[in-house]
Amino acid sequence: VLEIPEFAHLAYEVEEGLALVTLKRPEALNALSQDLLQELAEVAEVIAQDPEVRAVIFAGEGKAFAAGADLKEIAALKDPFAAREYALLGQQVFAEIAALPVPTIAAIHGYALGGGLELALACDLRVAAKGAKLGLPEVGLGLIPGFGGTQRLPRLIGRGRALDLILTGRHVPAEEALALGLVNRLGEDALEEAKKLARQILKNAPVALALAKESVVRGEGLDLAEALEIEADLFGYAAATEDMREGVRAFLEKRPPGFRGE
Ligand code: CO8
Repeated sequence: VLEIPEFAHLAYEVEEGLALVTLKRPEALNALSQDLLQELAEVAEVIAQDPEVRAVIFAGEGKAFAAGADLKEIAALKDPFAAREYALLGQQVFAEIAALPVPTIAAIHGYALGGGLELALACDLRVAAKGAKLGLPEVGLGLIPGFGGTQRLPRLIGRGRALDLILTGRHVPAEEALALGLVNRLGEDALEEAKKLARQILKNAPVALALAKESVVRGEGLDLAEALEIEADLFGYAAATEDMREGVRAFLEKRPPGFRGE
């Protein structure tokens, strides 16, 4: 039996294969304290081990998704080495989230700033509520993004557009974030929109979803020829699944497929 720890700063629930992780420090706009980061690492481990989970949504309780690393904790850091440790902790936790085998979606409402946006960048997809604001305001505090923002943002939207956000530190409205490719979809309600997107994804063959994500992730940073070899290998694995047989048979028989994740 999978043991689920007691969480103080987040809530975790799973419904019909869809896991929902809700950040719960609304009094601090879900600022990512070191305790909250530790709990995110624990919940990522639970998700990675739970065969029931087929997709994950990250959301925030209260007025915001997350307004960054915890500035009170940053202010109390004794020296640059402690700051580096804090950055490494966040980077490690977000790497674990990025490496989850199932599709992940950030449901952004209110604010996704600094470390909050970096959490969203560690997810596969981002959905924002109209009116949400996204940004990396660190340089305005004399800091730089430290939970992966200087690396994941340019990979996602390109160097020039990323540097616009990183060097101005401005709050980007959700509509502009959509145009930049920083978010995938807008909705009246971020969580509802994220659930809609998750349901669309979950109609597809589970093993194929994992392999498709793996192919994209592993190909990043490799040269094209090497990356294409990975794609061909993973394509071979997909073609060996029972679900592939079922998917093709269902198409030919003009009926919806019944995938079993095998
Ligand atoms: N950390 C701690 N507390 C926060 C944070 C935060 N990042 N953001 C908001 N809060 C708290 C406020 O202090 C306030 O608490 P209190 O009621 O006790 O005064 C409460 O949340 C509500 O916030 P506001 O009153 O400010 O709410 P507004 O609606 O007026 O403003 C904003 C909302 C615009 C989001 C505003 O709160 C804001 O600008 N917050 C800070 C945003 C920011 O600069 N984020 C970047 C932080 S740095 C970072 O993320 C670096 C990541 C890498 C770190 C590497 C490790 C060292």
